Amino acid sequence: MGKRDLSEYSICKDAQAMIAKAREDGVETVWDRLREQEPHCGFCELGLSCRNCIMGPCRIDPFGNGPQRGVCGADADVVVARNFGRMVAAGAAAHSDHGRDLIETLLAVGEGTTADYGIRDEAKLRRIAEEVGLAVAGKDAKAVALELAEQFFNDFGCRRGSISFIDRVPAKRRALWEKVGITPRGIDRDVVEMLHRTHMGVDNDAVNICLHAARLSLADGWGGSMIATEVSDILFGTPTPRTSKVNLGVLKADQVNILVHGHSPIVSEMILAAVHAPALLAKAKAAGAQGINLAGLCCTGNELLMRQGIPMAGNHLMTELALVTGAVEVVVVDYQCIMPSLVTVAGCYHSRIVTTSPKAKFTGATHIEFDVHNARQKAVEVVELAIERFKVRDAGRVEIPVEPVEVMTGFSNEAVLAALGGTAAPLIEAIKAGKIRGAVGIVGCNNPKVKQDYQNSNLIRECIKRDLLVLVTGCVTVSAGKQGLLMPAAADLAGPGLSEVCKALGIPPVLHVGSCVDNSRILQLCGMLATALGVDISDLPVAAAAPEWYSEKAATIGLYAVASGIFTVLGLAPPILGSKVVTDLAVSGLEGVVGASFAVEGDPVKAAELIDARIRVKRTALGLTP
Ligand code: XCC
Ligand code: SF4
Repeated sequence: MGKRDLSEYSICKDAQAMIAKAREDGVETVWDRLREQEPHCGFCELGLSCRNCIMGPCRIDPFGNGPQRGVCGADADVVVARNFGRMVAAGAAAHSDHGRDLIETLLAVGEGTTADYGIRDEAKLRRIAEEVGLAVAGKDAKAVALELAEQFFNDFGCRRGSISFIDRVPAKRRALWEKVGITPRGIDRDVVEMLHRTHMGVDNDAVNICLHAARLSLADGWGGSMIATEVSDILFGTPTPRTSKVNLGVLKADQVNILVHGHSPIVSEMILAAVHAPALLAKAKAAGAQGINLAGLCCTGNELLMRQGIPMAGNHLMTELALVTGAVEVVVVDYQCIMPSLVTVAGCYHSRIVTTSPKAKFTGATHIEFDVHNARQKAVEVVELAIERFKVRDAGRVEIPVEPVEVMTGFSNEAVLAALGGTAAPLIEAIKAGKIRGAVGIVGCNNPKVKQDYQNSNLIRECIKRDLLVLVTGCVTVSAGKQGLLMPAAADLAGPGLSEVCKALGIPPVLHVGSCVDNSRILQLCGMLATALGVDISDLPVAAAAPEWYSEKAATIGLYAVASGIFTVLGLAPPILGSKVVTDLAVSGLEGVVGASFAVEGDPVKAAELIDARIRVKRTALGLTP
């Protein structure tokens, strides 16, 4: 790692301390590897390299001196659009395949073939089943679970005209999608079709590819991700407000520390169940530990935080650094956003990485495969492994750098509506009165190209200052939580109107609504507000932002937000700048097609100004004070 000031890497004290320790311990981190990769390939950054076939690989010269077409004849616009389309397809595939795993679990519960999982929110099971058109009267919960699982499986194929949750989309938006031809069909169908279209010699019109990218992103947002969220609530409970703690200070020097990392709650919920087993606690005590401490990383951490109040150790860029504390026995992972480097970093300490999914193995990790029939037993094995590793922990290498910060979490739509007395009417009144001028979903990742949590947390501050209610998911949750922004006291940092509403309700001005698949909760809320007002989502005073995004999934989220009518600001540009057609479409053309577009702005104050300007326009058009 270079000699740069530690504050250039991250605004977080725990990150800075652990980057310094990594240097002392000779551990390589994501920032070291980024430096070795720089400068990045300019063709790739602009989206102008193609390796879709072996007549290539090809590169289009952005300056116009070199080749303007690949061997097949594809120009810059086609190459960029195809690459972006595949990026969005990969992101949708990740979220939606995660959703499918939840349906598999729901099916096993319905069939009665698992004793490890069950229905924790039967009322929601029945409500959702009725919503998607199933008859539930007189049926027991298992029978309903079975039918609902089968119904959701159909959303992945191509047997039906459209996805189950299409009625959550306001009528005006549905009509627009029909007109433009981007109504999502089967989830797998739309993802596969993108792979088909981007094979050499299929779809060679950049705009046509981009419109299909929009359609498949909608199949994720209103389909695969929404199914993941709703089935997770049915199986593990619908979140309700509660408090917990965040940052590396949630690790405990005198306890066995287990971190869950990845995305689905299927594994992490079982680990949670196991750490409370008296027999395991006794084993931990016999090994000299005061207890067994469980904390989360990234989105499966968000799942446990939202539903069970389990503390969060950190977001994406904290995953290596959590191991550098020397206090972590086991990181148990499922899939997505788990840097392969974790195995190497763990090897520098006594820590073990445990993989659990047949689709996500890491060379050098310990593989303990979970399925619906053995999950409880496998979770016990993971905890036993952690107790064994505690015995060989080197206390001299342990450093837990900070005290944890308190956060409030659990703001599912159900919880928000309950807090408002059962309907969205008080929220709509507050928006009409201008106390809450609008709402902004600030979501996504960390990226080592930018100072960790700086853009995420400062955009939040700038928005709440302007009386904009902020909803956070994913890794932004930790950025907000560490700065104290997820507690009711943060109302003091909000504008007068938002501050007044938050204080009256005892809520923070920044609401944690879950993991990245839970961005579907924000879509559903927007749909409800638009329908209540008789307008389209694009008419609402709302916006979205992904200030520090890195992943393909975040690209998909950004696109389904825009295709749903929500103006979206990205902190880093996607690899599309090599095509004028695709870039113009993204930052302005889409406005005329779906009523929203992207902006790219890395400065949080300027990003907030863009969002504010948008919300002024929307409020004025609704006849409200700007
Ligand atoms: Fe991954 Fe979901 Fe991004 Fe965090 S926010 S780095 S995608 S864990 Ni989803
Ligand atoms: Fe080159 Fe065309 Fe093949 Fe891409 S698809 S690698 S541009 S020949």
